Amino acid sequence: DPFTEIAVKPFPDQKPGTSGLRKKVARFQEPHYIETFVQAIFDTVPALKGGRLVLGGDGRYLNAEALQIILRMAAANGVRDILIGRDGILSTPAASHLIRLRGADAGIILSASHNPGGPGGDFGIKLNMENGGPASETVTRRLFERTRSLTSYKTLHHSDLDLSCPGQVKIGPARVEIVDPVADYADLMATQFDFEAIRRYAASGAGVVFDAMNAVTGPYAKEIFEQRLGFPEGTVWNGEPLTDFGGCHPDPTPVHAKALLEFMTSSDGPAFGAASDGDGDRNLVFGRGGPVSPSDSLALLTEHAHLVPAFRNGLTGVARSMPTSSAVDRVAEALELSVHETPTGWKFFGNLLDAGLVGLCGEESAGTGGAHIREKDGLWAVLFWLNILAVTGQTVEALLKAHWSRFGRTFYVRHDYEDLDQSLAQETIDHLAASVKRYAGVSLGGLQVKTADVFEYQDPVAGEVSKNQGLRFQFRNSERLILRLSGTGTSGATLRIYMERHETAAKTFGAPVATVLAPLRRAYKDLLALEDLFGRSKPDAVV
Ligand code: VG1
Ligand code: CO
Repeated sequence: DPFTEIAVKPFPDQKPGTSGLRKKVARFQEPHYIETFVQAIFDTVPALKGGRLVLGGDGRYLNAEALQIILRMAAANGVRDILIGRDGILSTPAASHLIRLRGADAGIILSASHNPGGPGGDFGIKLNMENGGPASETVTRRLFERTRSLTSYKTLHHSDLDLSCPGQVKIGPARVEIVDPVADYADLMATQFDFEAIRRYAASGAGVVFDAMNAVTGPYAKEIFEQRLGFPEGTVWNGEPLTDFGGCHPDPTPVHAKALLEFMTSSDGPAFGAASDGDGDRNLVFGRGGPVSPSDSLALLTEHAHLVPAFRNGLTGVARSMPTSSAVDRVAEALELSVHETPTGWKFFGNLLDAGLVGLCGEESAGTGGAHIREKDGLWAVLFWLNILAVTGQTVEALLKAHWSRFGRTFYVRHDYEDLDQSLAQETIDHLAASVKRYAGVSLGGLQVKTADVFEYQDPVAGEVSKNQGLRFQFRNSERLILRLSGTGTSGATLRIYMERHETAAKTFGAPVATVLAPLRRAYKDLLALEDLFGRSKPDAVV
């Protein structure tokens, strides 16, 4: 009998975070660690028995081994057929699309997104449901409970499959279809944007650079930009996915995409630049003047959505995560669109998109996406920008300037304090949350607090309530301060502090962000004794 059942002791720490289970590679390498979590997935998603599973990952270290483990377990758990990307590769957006396109019951995506890879880096496992989106909190809660109670997992004796050629193979009773990871996704993009117009833009010699950061978007970007749109070879930088991302941090921020930033702001820089992250769902776009803040990008794309085929039938509404700046709210107001404010993480947009309540969503953390799939989508956002540049004939700078003069500029920054003592950080936030209402009327950093609360969200479609989604301080003027703990870190706690201020006077638009937001920085220092508690006088990352 090729089937076996292996007894295991449950692990206590398999609680999915903002985006799946994310840990150090070494943790995932402990005997049965992957298997326990994967068995809990099969037990939590009964539709997979006799059903269809999409499988793939961003190619990072451990991707290949984990996929073979999951293939054997899927067959032993009665999955009827499995669709897997060639060489085990699927970007997160491509996996979301494949689930929808092929009517799969669920998908398992192996990635720790923008976290570093390699033996000393991070690994992750994400579960997506039949709408193509991340599992809801109800499902991840059940999944976590299952990881704590299960006592065995099912697998079968089978050699590793060769995943290097598209085609059909079998593993035990299950059918496995190895698919081209890029083609379907590239076809989808061609339905979303005016490829003719972008091709003319490319032919006009407009300089464009896309930095794939040695991560999963390389093959996608080469096919779309260099093959289908006719941008010259070399447009895509770092286009070979590497298991350790070349030792770099595949996070599209000005700090980690430093070479791109330098090129974009040099005298011979191109008109447009962009970068994506490890699994291809994030995007950062640059003009000659530097990066566009993701919150501004969402607002600007909303303003110009009518110019691209994806929104030829109009836009119903927009959604942003709560810490994302309010810039998009002002565009939505002018265009008479509804705005939904959700907790951090793409899973909260799924129901809004399924119900047709919104067509465009975004997060301050370089995430933008539409109704074409149920994940944020880095290349989609880049193509959206290129489509707008192509049909307006304007530069990124000119578009931003016009946007600010119409709606004002929302200055925005995030400070991250990383690797803090976990329990102390949690205690600090809990303590503040318990007394947050008392801050109304209080002065912090010389600014008067108008309202202070703990953000709580009720999903308007499913009715699910998510509590404790961050602390909000709204000040007398337009200033806003948000505090929350990250749910994607793998070492200690990361405290994220988000600051914004809206300005309407054109003379302020060129001011340095740090100067404009200095009072908010003082405000959080008044609020939290970071120096005394954690010995930190400045943030580890300013994004
Ligand atoms: C972070 C971002 C959040 C994003 C999430 C997953 O979560 O803040 O906006 O959705 O990462 O993105 P957190 O809990 O660390 O703040 V990805 O590209 O890492 O899947
Ligand atoms: Co990502």
